[in-house]
Amino acid sequence: MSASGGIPTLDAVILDVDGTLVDSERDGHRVAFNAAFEALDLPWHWDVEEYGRLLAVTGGRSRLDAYLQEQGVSGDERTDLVPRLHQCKTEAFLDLVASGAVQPRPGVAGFLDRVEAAGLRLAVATTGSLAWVEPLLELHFGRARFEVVVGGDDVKQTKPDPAAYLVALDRLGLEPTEAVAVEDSVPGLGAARAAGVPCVVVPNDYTRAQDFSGAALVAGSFQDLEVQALWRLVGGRG
Ligand code: XBP
Ligand code: MG
Repeated sequence: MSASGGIPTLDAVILDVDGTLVDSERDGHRVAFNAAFEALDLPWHWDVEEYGRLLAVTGGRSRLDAYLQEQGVSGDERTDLVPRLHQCKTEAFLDLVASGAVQPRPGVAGFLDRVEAAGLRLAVATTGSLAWVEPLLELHFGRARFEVVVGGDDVKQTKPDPAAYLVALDRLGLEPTEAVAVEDSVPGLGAARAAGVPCVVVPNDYTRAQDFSGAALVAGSFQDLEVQALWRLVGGRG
């Protein structure tokens, strides 16, 4: 039962990170993965198109494991290699973040301001590793603005499993229908929906062609996204 005794209300906006708050995949994570392959003298290189295909697997470790399996690397070798590669990749990604290679998507700063001005709480639910999520949020937005930050480290299953959103709702003390999720991809949309949270999708260049059936709203940009529209998704007054 929501606090308002059944009248739909909106209390928080839970945002995804990669591809949503920041444009991080093509020129960030992908470049970091390639730097890790080079650092460990491995013969692999993910171009933009191949990485777009690999993004179907969420979670950097899982993505590496799936690719190495495709390359015929044995289970025992993967058990040793994947953690080493992912550690190296995370360090490379942190350097890229510090260099300014990973920027907020256009309109995100203004959207966060509008959400806060409307008195709503901000939270994050991402599959990404907290080792880079926290510094990235601090650098671009100020970490303290996000009352709750759930990362890939906090859950056993990555998106489209709902775990990240369920942990965020629990820490916020909210029912699923008292929040709205903002995502960029089908796995993210699937995670929010499985958690019962109405989901806004703001597609990006990697996800634009995906089928966002089930989204409560698909927005062309963050500039187009008004808080009143979020209220309408939960049936409340805007
Ligand atoms: C996107 C992901 C992450 C990043 C890589 O998560 O799937 O795995 O691609 O980051 P989201 P890690 O869209 O939920 O933010 O290597 O730290 O996993
Ligand atoms: Mg994402």
